[in-house]
This record gives sequence, structure tokens and C-alpha cells, in this order.
Amino acid sequence: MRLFHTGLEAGTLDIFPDVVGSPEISSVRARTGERSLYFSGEGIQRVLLPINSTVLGYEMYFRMYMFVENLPTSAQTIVFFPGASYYNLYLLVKLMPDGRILMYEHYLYGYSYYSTKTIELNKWFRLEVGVAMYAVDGVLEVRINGETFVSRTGNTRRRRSGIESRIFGIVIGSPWYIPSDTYETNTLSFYADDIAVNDYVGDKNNSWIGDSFIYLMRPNGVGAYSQLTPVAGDNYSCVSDESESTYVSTSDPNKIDTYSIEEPDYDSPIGTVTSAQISYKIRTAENRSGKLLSAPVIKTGSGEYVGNDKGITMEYLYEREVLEEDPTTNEDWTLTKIKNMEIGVKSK
Ligand SMILES: [Ca+2]
Ligand SMILES: [Ca+2]
Repeated sequence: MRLFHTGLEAGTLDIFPDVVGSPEISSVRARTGERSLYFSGEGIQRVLLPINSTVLGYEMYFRMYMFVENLPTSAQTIVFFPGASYYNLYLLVKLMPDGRILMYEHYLYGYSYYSTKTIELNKWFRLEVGVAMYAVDGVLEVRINGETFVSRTGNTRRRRSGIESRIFGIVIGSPWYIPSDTYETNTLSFYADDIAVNDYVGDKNNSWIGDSFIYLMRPNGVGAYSQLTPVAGDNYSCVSDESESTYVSTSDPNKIDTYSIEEPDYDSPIGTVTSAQISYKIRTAENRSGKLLSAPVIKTGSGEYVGNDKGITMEYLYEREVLEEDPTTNEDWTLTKIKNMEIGVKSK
């Protein structure tokens, strides 16, 4: 099941629930679209991915494209899978000063696994990390462009007695805890784009993610419903820009807006559409947090889908829902279906 993906095209770090230091949204370089995530390598910089799954921890697959201009001067963490406590397993994937990958597995003690191969500088490459935590036939593996760089198999659910090992998050950048013998100087600068995470649930997107592109499709026209009130102009124009001073609003429940969406600005042929994610930024102007809800809406030629309820707070938050198939037909997405659908939101 696809838990999350981003191509950073929303243009803001607000899509991440926690940001430390000053990673940036960059328009200097992008693998897909116009933007990427940039870590300048100065001080502590990290983002926490917005992943929330009851099954998180036993098996998951992370993918990120990276562009590295200069190697770090000492081993530098790229992605960190924190465990439930000091004593539980966690995993750090690091880049070494010589371009090798280091997979550092920790439970009570640290275990280091080094690749023999090295990454290439000044070109986008695909980093994937698979974590399958099982007492038998478990796998911890790092792949670069689909090729295994580091792998450990066997009991990957090693644990301190009585405490089960679980991974409960994914962090890109500096870890918040590293063993005392490996405190690191943050010197690696890199760009990241087209980030995605799968778990092992369901029959779609349940393993290694592989090669794909993540495209932004903003609202670009009036849809079937225009029940919210725009600040000015057409409703879609208020929600397709990046300004918080243009918006649509309502004081009432059960109001729906839908919008047609632009065609993705792809520069290579599209193959299979593996998942779609609808996201929007929302807040309430009154202190009625906990009482107000919203839900994403999709309208296709086959019908309408109202997604899961989302709470609304006084601060702007990004809400999102991943849809692995057309929810109005339960059939696989196709590019034609995606292009022809309307997206929107419903007040609850
Ligand atoms: Ca991008
Ligand atoms: Ca706006």
C-alpha cells in the first residue's frame, strides 16, 4: 500500500509534520517537475515523513532520488528509520566520504554493513531501502538504481528481551539519536525528489517501488460543484496558486467544490499509473477545532467519491489521501481517468 509520496511541487516544507534546521525547497534542480528538497549540509537538517500506519514497523519500502554534488567529509546519514526506543532496532543509511553506502543497524550494539560499490556524483540516482523485520527470512537492504548495494538477511527482528522491534517513522537528513561512537559532522549537501513509501499491505504498491515519476496536477478550471465562496474570481483560481490570501471558504457543512485539473507536465511517456494522492491545505478561522471536518472529493465520469474525514485546526495543515485505484469504480487508474477527473473538497 502506498503510504505517501511527494515530488515537492507544492513548494513548501509544510507537507512534512516536522522540519528541523533549514532544508529548503529548491528550484535549482529537479528530477521531475520544477522542485526538489535541498539539504545544504550545514548543521542539523531533517524532515519527518507524514507516515501513519498501524502496520508500520514490520515491512516497508522507501524510495528517494538523490543528486549529490560533493561527497561528505565523514559518514553522513541520508535516511533514518527510528526504532521504538534506544534498545530497539533502528536503521541508518549513510553515505561515506569515498562514495560507498553504509547501512548501520542498531539494537543494543551497532552493526555496520558497507557496500563495495560507490554512487555516482552529479546525476540523479535512485536510493531504495527495504526493511522487512522478521525473525526468519527478514531483509534489510539498500539498492541504488535497482542494484543491491548492501543487504542483510536472517533475523532482522533482533531485540532486547521483552521489547519488540518496530520502526515508527522515516526521517530524511540528520537523525535525532545516533550512537555515541558515531556522532557525525553534517557536511553532505544533496537534492532529493520523487520520494515515496510503501508498506506490504494489499495487492498494490506492497513492495519495492522502483522507477517512477511524481507529477503535480493543479486545479485549472471550474468543476461540477462550486458551493464554497471564493475570495475573488473563480473558485479554482483561489486554490491553484500558492498564496494563502486567495482561498475558498464556507460556514456550512456539506458544501462541495470540485475543479478540473491540469495535465501533468511530463517530458517522458507515461506507463502505468500506480497511485494518486489528493492533497489540500485547510484551516478554520474560528476556534472550533475538533468540531469541524473536511473530506477530499473525486468526481469521475463514473461517480463521486468522498474520502476520509479530516479534522481542521486553526493553523493551516496539509491534508492528503492516497488512492491506489479509481475509488468510483475500484478499477486501476489510467492516465485518461486521471486527466478527466475533478478533484475537490467537502465541508463536513
Ligand atoms: Ca519535483
Ligand atoms: Ca490560494
